[in-house]
Amino acid sequence: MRRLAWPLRKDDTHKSRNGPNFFPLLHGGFVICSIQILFLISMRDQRTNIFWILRSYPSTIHLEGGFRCRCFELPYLQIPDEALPYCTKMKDEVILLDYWSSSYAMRVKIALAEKGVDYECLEENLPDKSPLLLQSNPIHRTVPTLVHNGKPICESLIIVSYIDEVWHDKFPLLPSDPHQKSQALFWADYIDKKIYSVARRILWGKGEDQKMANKELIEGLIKLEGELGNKRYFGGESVSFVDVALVPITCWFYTMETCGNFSIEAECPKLVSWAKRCVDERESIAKTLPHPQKLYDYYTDLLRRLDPK
Ligand SMILES: N[C@@H](CCC(=O)N[C@@H](CS)C(=O)NCC(=O)O)C(=O)O
Repeated sequence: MRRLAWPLRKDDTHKSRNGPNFFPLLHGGFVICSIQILFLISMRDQRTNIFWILRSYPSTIHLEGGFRCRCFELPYLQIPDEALPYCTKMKDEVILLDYWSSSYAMRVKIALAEKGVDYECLEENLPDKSPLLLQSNPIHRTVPTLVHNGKPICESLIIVSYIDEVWHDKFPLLPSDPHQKSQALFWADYIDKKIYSVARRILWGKGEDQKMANKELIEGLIKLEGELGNKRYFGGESVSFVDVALVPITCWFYTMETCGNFSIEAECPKLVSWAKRCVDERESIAKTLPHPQKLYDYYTDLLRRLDPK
């Protein structure tokens, strides 16, 4: 008989005993991967009174033979030697709460794709958000929200930096040098404040403010062109955190230009070439960004429904 310790903290155990709640699934823990072992464990459960409960959230472990089992909590688990061959190392469980047209969510999809992380993508209905979203991101209630082994991470740039740190062995996005890292974070923050929020005003604003926003967008993009300089990507020779932060908004350029009757390419040709390069050279980006026409159709349809006149 082998005893495997599950390093649960006391309060985690307590929390999940008291109600339908997450508990942290454990890195490097073991997971049962066959019906036989589940059977052995439930037997053992009765005989030795080992405590276990089913996890209440819709995260399922897929067992061999198509059997689905909810993740369960065990303060410790005694596994008979004959059952060990049925045990396997636990795989990361990664759930992305998504909305297809969200450029914020696209950032996360690009980062996950570059890192080669398998994940489950759950499309939210934004007017009627899922309990998982409301519980995982109670402050902002926005997509994207990532749930990694039961633990939520919110806000797209924070999620991308989290992904970069957790899956650090492949395709680094943020530089390790503290000063270079601070510069990348500065530009990503600039992109949020001066590009994404201005884009919202172009798409959803009205009158004078909308016109001002067109101008502000171009000003912001010109500053970014300056930062890009003659580099292929913001990260130099390869796609980096800043590229991932900026590129998803470019699939909205066509909609913004059509609504605002201006040309981004005429004003910022280098930036538009950079965006094309990103799509042409990175499969992660090409596969993530929706076609600009699809976004335009979605947007005009939404506008019609919001304001039927
Ligand atoms: N700062 C957030 C913005 C996320 C955001 O605004 N998401 C929108 C979709 S594009 C959303 O979830 N909206 C729903 C709502 O606000 O109710 C981030 O970077 O993740």
